[in-house]
Amino acid sequence: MKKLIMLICSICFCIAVTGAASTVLASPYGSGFTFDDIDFWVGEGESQSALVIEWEQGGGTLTLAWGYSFNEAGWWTDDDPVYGVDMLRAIGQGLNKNNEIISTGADPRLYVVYNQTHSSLGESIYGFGYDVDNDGFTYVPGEGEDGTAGDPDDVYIEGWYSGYWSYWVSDDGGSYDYSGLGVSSRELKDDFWDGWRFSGSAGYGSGSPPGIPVAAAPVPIPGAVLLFGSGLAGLIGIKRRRQ
Ligand SMILES: [Ca+2]
Ligand SMILES: [Ca+2]
Repeated sequence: MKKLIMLICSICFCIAVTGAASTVLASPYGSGFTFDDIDFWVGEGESQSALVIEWEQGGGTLTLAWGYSFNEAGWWTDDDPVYGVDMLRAIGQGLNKNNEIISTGADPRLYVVYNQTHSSLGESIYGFGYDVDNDGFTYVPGEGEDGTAGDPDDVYIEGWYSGYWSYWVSDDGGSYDYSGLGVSSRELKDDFWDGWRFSGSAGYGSGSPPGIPVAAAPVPIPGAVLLFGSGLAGLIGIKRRRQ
């Protein structure tokens, strides 16, 4: 009997070790970039998914990764299902096409412009922008699909008909597949990867997923901003006293 218990224990141990090892290394990038490499984490919970966005602009490519922790829905919990769009909302600043803020996330550098004319099918993405030099980002809507970043140091790409943001997903840490679901319909589970890359001229369902990312840095609070902020507070204080 003792031997049997030990055998069962050792089998369980092997399964646990194998499971843990594959959790660490499961990535569409192999060991080139895993969850361990992500520095910017948002949310709380036992499950984790990764967000990867790639911008190709001005001859350069910027590919960034963020992490999102959450609890999965299930018969054993009270938690609601969590979708791809919930991860985007938790991380980025949400705008509509009229440049109005509709949601706020943890990373003030990432901007997500939602394509609200397609809301009957759930949310879809019109544009992604990023405050590359961390001195602020503004979205300048265009006439058609030619909105830009107000700061030339930043990146912003938008489109729907003339190229679009294609959604690439990995559910098992293997290579990305083109998502058959929209971002509001894809329910996130542990170890999922959500990748975004602008299609360019590639047609629907083709093109390529984002390449190997770098970790989005945890948001730094520049000393200059802190000084400026306290100086401003001081000035307001002086002005109030004078009044
Ligand atoms: Ca900027
Ligand atoms: Ca700038």
